[in-house]
Amino acid sequence: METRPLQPLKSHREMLPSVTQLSLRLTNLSNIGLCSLRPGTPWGQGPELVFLGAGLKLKENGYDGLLVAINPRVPEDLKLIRNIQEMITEASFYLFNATKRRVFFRSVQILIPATWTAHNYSRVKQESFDKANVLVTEQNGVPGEDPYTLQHRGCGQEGKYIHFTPNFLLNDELAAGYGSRGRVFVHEWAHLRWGVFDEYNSDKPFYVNGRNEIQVTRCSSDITGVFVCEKGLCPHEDCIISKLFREGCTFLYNSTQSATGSIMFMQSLPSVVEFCNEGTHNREAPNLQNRVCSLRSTWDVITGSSDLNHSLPVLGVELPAPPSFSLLQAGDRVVCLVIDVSRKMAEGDRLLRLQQAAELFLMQVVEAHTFVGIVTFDSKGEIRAPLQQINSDDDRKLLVSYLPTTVSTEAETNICAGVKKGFEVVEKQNGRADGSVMILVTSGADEHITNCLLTAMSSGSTIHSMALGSSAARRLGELSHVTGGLEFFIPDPFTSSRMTEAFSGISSGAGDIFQQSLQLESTCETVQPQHQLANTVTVDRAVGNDTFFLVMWQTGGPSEIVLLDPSGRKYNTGDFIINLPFRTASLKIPGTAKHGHWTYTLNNTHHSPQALKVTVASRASSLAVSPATVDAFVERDSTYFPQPVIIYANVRKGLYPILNATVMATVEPEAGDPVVLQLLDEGAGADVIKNDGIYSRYFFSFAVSGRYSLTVHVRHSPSTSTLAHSVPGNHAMYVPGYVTNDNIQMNAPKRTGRRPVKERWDFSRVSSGGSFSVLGVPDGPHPDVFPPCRITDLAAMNVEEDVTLSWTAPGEDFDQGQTTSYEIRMSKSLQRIRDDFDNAILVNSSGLIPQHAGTRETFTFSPKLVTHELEHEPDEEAQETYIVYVALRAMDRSSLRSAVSNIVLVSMSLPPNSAPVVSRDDRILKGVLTIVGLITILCLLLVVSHCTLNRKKRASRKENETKFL
Ligand SMILES: [Ca+2]
Ligand SMILES: [Ca+2]
Repeated sequence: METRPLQPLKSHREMLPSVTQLSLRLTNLSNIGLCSLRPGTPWGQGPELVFLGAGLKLKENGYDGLLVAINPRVPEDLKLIRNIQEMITEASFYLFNATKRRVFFRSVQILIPATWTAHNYSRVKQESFDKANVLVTEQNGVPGEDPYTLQHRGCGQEGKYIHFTPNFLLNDELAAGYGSRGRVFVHEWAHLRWGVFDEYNSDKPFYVNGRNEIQVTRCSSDITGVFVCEKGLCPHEDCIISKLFREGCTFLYNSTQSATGSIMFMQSLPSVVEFCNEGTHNREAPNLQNRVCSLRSTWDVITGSSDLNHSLPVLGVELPAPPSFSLLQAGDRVVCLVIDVSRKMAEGDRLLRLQQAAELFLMQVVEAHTFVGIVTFDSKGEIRAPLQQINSDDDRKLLVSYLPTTVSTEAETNICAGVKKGFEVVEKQNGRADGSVMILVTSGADEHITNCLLTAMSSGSTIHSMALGSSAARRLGELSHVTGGLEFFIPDPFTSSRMTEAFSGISSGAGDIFQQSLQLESTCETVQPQHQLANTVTVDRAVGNDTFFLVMWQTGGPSEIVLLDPSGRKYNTGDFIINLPFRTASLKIPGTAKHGHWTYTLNNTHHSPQALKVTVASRASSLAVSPATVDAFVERDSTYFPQPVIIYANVRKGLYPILNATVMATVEPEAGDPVVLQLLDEGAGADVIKNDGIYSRYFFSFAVSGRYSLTVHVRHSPSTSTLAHSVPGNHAMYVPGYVTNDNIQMNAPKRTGRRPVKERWDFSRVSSGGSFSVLGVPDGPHPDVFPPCRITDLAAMNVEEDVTLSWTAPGEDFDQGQTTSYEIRMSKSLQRIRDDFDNAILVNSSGLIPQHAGTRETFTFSPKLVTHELEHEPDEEAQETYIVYVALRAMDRSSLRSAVSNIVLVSMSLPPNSAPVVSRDDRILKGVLTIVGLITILCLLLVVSHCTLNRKKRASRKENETKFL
């Protein structure tokens, strides 16, 4: 079998390639998956062709091609461009210093909306809003300015994008709370590029350390401050109830500090100029960095990245030149359909399915005012329709009439001939193909794509490719990779709806969600004679404009259609436009479709079974409410058996994550039945962060080698709250105020995100996630090669001398089924448990029977029972004896082991004869509280309150934390 070049990542934000930068590189992919595999898996076995792109790349210490895009809905304001330039210029120097003269920004592209006045900006080529590293967009009526980075992958892994609101970039007063914009940018950049996480935690602002001291969650712990209540400075017990601040209470940091770290904690402090490193890192802080990165410091993770590994410090004392900026603006939207009509297109109803999906695309999906042309090809290309602008439904219908109606007699396909004809069509608009989009559909096995790969790369056009059936050219996807396009695989059966889903997902990429068509429904069923396909689709409050119903059938004539709107108004077959050659019936609801449940019934009036398909799509109903969207994607486009693929769906309303949605992925191989898999947002297994709107899951049900297509269906019921209180995860901290020379200076209160909202209507969405390839799947049965997945959410709490661990159960195979046993180990040395887990002290967990994957496990043990062993552990790190580190792994019935879990730190109870030590916060308070007596009272109160607290907890003996407030 032919192998195709392995692409390390699927992300459309990935590099765009250029002709000169094709290079061979040995890529280490072993740390990409969260699940471990036995030695000998084929990762990194050979050199792989990796396209190093004209997109973001690091060369000689400088980042080139960082893409910042402004959303077309942002009102025109040239100050925004200036402020972006100032921000990144400042960030470049701050970053250079923070990375010890290792990296800086050399060149940046700013994508200006087509809706803004033209000022001789350069024209875009393959850049688009959807591919940008940094997005500038409104929150659509939702208050809140927190800059935010979407991090869907684990520690040390690159995220998806950084988001800023226009107000954050324009309002200089926000600098008091966030720090200067350049510093904020570096905080977010470290999230995005190097996969480090926040060192503060709004949900757990304090904890009790191993000496029974109340500590504020921070890094480094040398940063000082005071508790403040309504009356002014006050002892912390007046401020804290259970785990939260008492109303009116807060913790304020001193404006003058000597601590230099850390940027992932509080970049706004003037003294902070570096990341927490091994020397300053606070392992005890209950923050995301410690959980996701197993107690590693941010600097440790950053220096482990390939960016820093390949960048020696710049010698000398000179600073790098400030970054250069190029300003780009999109021109007219130009799309060309490039359609294979060779003989192979007659097989498997390919042409019919193409006609139906292309009709949907032209009548509904393609945005108004776009210029569209159509090309067909077999052994040579032919222009069927030169570019015409879509200004009305009649223009759309005209284009549908130019779609091919028959296949040619030629068996040969020449994909490059089709692509070249496509360029000819799009170049008519401006003399160049820059910024245009091509949709290339083929079932041809033509492997001579290299003939036009270089032309495509340098064309400035983006090519989305659709491979129809298993014989389609293996290398077709390369045309998409090199141009930053999407890659689809369309399996053959008529009953597969992958083609309409693929066409539904192709938008202009300009980022204007109010213009894009959203697919609400995609179903297919084989209906027996005189039987019905009946279903309900919800037109939710946020959509309803351009609502389009498309019914498709395989054989015979149209079925009898009855469609009822929410008020009971009936539409019949006669209300639909019937396109007999294409076997479609369509209906566009004028104006805004009524919100609520629409019910359709398709009656098969024929004498034989009929495969029937329905697609429903709509657009946003008003600019005031962002519609729910789903973006489905896989971690990388190619995998070798048995390495799993992680499937993701980003489910949002505007920028806010939608919680409690039912997210089902359908994965369809080249041959065999589709696999349906529920994606979860539980922060366990493949999912890094709970409730961040990224739903994830491992996929490893590989039937055959070859291409697999992915579609995600999202449903949400009306009773559950839809939006997170704020965007969880990774943003820059807004500081409420500072203490300067004993004076409290409060910043303006932060504008917070909206509260959870109950939606009156349920909603549904369908989105294609493109395709990926799986290589090396053995024929026939094979032994168990799938270990349990790594546990990523191990947590520890201790009550008295007992430690209770909790985690989400992995499965017999990754996150499915039931694993066989757990191996829990502990050590006083973090280094030892990290590097030599096998030789750390084993905790007896023989009575612990693993539950089904996804279940929350708990296990309580007493480290005291193994204290003897702990005492005999060599204490090479001079670690204080009250801290132990615990981790575990799972083993399945074939004795395959998961990777070692995240490591947790446990503060063990002190020996009974030692009184709790009073807070090191006395150091924190020193700078401010000068009355010695007050400190004494504070200490007494602390001891009393803590003892009381412990008594209460002892009585209840719940799993709740006691030592971690
Ligand atoms: Ca998640
Ligand atoms: Ca297994």
